[in-house]
Amino acid sequence: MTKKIVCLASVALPVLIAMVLLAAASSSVAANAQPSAVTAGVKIDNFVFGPQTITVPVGTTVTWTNSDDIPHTSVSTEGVFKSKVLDTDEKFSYTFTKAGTYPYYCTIHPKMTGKVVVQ
Ligand SMILES: [Cu+2]
Repeated sequence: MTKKIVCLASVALPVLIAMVLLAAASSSVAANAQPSAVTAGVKIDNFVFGPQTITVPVGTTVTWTNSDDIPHTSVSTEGVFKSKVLDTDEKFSYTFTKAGTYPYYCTIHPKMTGKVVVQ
């Protein structure tokens, strides 16, 4: 009787270890297949995009937040992206999938400019 229990345990343990290893391996594969989302933020405040130039890796989602008490937009000079009019505390996000330099401005106040450098 005792022998049988020991025998079961000796089978169950390697199976358990194998399951744990398998779970660890599959979760790391999933992490590789879907790289964790990269995010960056630009804050609009007092008629300024801050930081004015932001440098991010390819695949980054940049979120503009209007922290000003007047509406602003974030519109790509080259037509790559275009926010709606952002009221106070409203946000706009765009994911940059290609390397390059992306100048943008506020269509309501064209002197407000910024740049996203994707590398
Ligand atoms: Cu503006």
